[in-house]
Formats: sequence, structure tokens, C-alpha cells
Amino acid sequence: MKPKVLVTREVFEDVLQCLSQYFEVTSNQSDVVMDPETLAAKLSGKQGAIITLSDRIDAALLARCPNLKAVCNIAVGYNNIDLAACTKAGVMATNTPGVLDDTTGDFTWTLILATARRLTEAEAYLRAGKWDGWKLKQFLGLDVHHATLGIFGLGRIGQVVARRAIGFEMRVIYHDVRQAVPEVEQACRASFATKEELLSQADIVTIHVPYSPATHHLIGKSELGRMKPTAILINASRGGVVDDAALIEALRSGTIAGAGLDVFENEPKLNPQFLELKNVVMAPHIASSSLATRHKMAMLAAENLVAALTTGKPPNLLNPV
Ligand code: 8YV
Repeated sequence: MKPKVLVTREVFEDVLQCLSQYFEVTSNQSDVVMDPETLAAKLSGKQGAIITLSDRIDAALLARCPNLKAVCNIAVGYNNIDLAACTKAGVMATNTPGVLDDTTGDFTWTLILATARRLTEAEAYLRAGKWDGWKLKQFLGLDVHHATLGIFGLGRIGQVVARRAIGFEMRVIYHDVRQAVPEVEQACRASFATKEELLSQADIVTIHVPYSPATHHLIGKSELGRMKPTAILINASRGGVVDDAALIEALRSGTIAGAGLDVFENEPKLNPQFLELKNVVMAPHIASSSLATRHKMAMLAAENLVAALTTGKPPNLLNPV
């Protein structure tokens, strides 16, 4: 008898076909988000699951799923999974690193350019029929070329963002918990800065750190206060790394010039005050969403699940079990 697995959200058909070769698959192609109660009920009797950031895997859930052996996230970030609880319960957890770096880096640049050049604000003005002619001082923005880019987190995605900055002839500084090795710094043409130096010197601050208790509100009122009033903040990492209430106040008062955001605290219920601000460019957590990349992510999660339940050695294992 094939092991039973659950796929919690809609995935590509060929991913389901791949899983069906090995497992009895319960899918959710209608893509209804499961609340914790429904998730626990659906996981009952399953040995594995393909999950996403909308599924919280914690001790309470694991206690109700004694057959579970593996949870495979379709995401590189895994703050939705309590890894210690998984290890304790003997459940393997995996993520999808690597396959989304370039696409997420590209989208970070989409946000940087759109925010610096006030694209969504200008388009809204045009769509509203307010454009009555060219003006010298219309929608004056921030030059990206030759500006200073400050990167929090020079990991895989941060490095992609840095390398793309070479084309804009920028000065790149970064801050991380550890200084990168010289080869990485050279390839990125990036130099290490303290948090304070980065905040005060960068024209564009972009965040590429994972979300954890250590990075909760990494950017709050005092950090925003250290930034230049002409600077912009970009976040395509995780909501919660930025204190959204503090950011809204900084955008409103002119502490900083603008923000480009793909992620929010409590998403998808973002703070409605964001909608009243003109100097923010927003997207609904789509940084990795190219067709090719989302397909690779889902396929990698499936490969992890197959390996976890057949060999016990998934390629992207996050926890010792
Ligand atoms: C995912 C992401 O689309 O990989 C991540 O960590 O944030 C996105 O690429 C999202 O998390 C889906 O689970």
C-alpha cells in the first residue's frame, strides 16, 4: 500500500502526477486555505505533506498527527514551521533553497526601481485622468544609478541583489550576522558595514534576512530614524522583520522618502493605513512568482517528500531527526 500524503494548496498538475507515482495523494486544487483545525483533520493518517507559508506546523498540530514523518515547505523561508517541535516529534522538515534566488532578486529590483521612480504613484495619477501635461518638477524621484545600496543579509538572495547593482554602478554595503568571505564580497563588490553605518549611508536599504525572533522588528522606529530622509526601504523577505506601524509613521512624516514592500505583518491582512499612503509600492508576496520558479519550487518540495519517505534523506532537510 502506498503511503498517504496531503498537498495543502493548489500545485501544478505534473507535481501531483509525480507524487501519485509514490503516494496516495489528497490534494486541494480548489486552493482553500486550511485553518489549523482543518489542517489537523486532513493530516490525520498521513505520513507526509507538501505545505506552504499559510500552514502553521507546531507542537499542538504534531501531537494530533502521530503518523506524520515529513513536512515539505514550498518556500525557502520556514518560519511557519516549529523546527524544534518537528525534531522532537521525529518529523523531517524541508524547504526549497536556491531555485528562487534569481527570481526573487529580480523582483527586489522591480521594487527598488518602481519605488525610487515613484511608478505606481505616477500611474495612479495618470489612470485617474489627472495628467494635464508635462511639468519639469513632476514626480521627481531618486536616482538609482551611482547611489549607495545597503543590503541587510548577504545570503543567497542578498548576493543576487548585490550583483545586479553592478550594472547600476552603485556602491554596495551590507550588514549580516557574519562578514562574508572575501570571494563573496569581491563577486558582489560589497563591503561590510555596521547596522548604523548601513542605515545612515544607504540611499536604498533592502532586506534579505530570514524571519526569526532575532530579526523580529529589525527595522523599527529608531532604525528608520537613522535613515536619510531621501532614502527608500525595500522588503521582499518576511513581514515582521519590519515594524509596519513604525514604517507607516515614517512614510507619513517624511522620515524616509518611500518603501517598496512584498511582505507585511499579519499578511494577507495588511495594515489598512498602507493603502492611504502614496509613497509606498506594494505587492501581494509575489517575489518568487515567475511561472518557471514557482514550478521549480513545487517540484523541489515534491522531490523532498519522495526522498524523505523513501530514503529518509531529503536533499533540503532542515532538522536532525
Ligand atoms: C513563497 C517565499 O512564495 O520562499 C519563500 O520563503 O517567501 C516565497 O517565495 C512563499 O513563501 C510560499 O510559501
